[in-house]
Amino acid sequence: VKKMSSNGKPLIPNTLENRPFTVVVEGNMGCGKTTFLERFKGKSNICVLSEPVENWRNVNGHNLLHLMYENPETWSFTFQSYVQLTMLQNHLLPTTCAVKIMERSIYSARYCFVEKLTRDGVLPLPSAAVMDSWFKWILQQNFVQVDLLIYLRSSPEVAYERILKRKRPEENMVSLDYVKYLHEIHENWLYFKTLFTCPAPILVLNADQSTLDVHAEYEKWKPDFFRKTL
Ligand code: DCP
Repeated sequence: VKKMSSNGKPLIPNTLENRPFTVVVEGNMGCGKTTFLERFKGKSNICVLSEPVENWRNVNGHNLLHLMYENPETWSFTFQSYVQLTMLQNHLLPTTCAVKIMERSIYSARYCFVEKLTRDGVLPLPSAAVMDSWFKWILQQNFVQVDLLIYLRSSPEVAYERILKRKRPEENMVSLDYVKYLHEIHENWLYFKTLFTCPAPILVLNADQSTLDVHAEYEKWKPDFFRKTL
């Protein structure tokens, strides 16, 4: 059955002809997503969208990231709602580039972070249900399209060390246990594939290596499509 818009014209699904090939880079906190994205910046045919952390730190003067870590019971819903909005904005951002590459996605927001907060009982079930309704509705609209997922797979110990090193003030209460738990969720979703569906084929890279070695591994395994573009 062809879907019709309100004016009776058929809705044109997003196809490769009218949207960019979309890559999302996923992996635990501290695995090196930001650094990995650097390699793609400045190329004319690639639109690179770093994670909107700076936006989360200043919503009309409010640092939602800080509030969420300081008092998760009160602020997780607000924070995750805003994350979902900013991720959706990135997914929908128009570009004339052939490729769009995003740090994280609406998927990891739901499947990793909202999931953890719900399991921990930090996000009350009614709030989790509202988040989930938004998420499902967004997916049903079919305007979030992902063609490749790159999983930067790190061990929690290495990721934790990097988090300590970068000293992001909001994260000073993040413990190794927190990182381990997030690691398990990423693993079950993207590596063992026992948790939730994957939105696209996955390329797994060993992110415990140095930046140079991660790049070399990427060069070795990147799909043919990228040989010319990325
Ligand atoms: N965060 C969150 N909920 C989300 C997304 C992120 O609580 N839905 C938090 C976790 C971190 C910060 O935001 O405190 C950024 O986390 P990311 O893992 O997305 O980014 P990093 O900067 O840790 O990534 P990397 O070190 O891999 O560059």
